[in-house]
Amino acid sequence: MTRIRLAAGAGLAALALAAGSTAMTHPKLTGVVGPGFTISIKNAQGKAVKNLKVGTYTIAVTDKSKIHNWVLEGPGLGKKGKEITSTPFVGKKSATVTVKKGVYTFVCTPHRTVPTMKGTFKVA
Ligand SMILES: [Cu+2]
Repeated sequence: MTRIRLAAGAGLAALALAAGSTAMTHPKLTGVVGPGFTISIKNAQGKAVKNLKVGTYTIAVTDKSKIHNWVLEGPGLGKKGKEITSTPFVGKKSATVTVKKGVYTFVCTPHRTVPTMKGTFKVA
């Protein structure tokens, strides 16, 4: 009896660990904005993101300027989009974002009319 209970307990612990590790393994993307008038998003291989699969990603943004922000706009992210770093903020911040089918725009909103401060990728 004791042995069975122990085994069941170990099984639950293993399940909990598995669930925890699943939550931690979203594909990672890297965003950078600044110090000049540039913004980017790259995949784990260091290539510019042009296409993504529907799903949940962790986006780690490095914001190198207090005059820029890093915002993702697109389906499911609301009218203002998901602001990962704000304009005065300088440093690193991460956010977990779920993307749906459609076109997403990563942009520095104060400079959205500057072509180098905006880009798009497709999610399918
Ligand atoms: Cu800017």
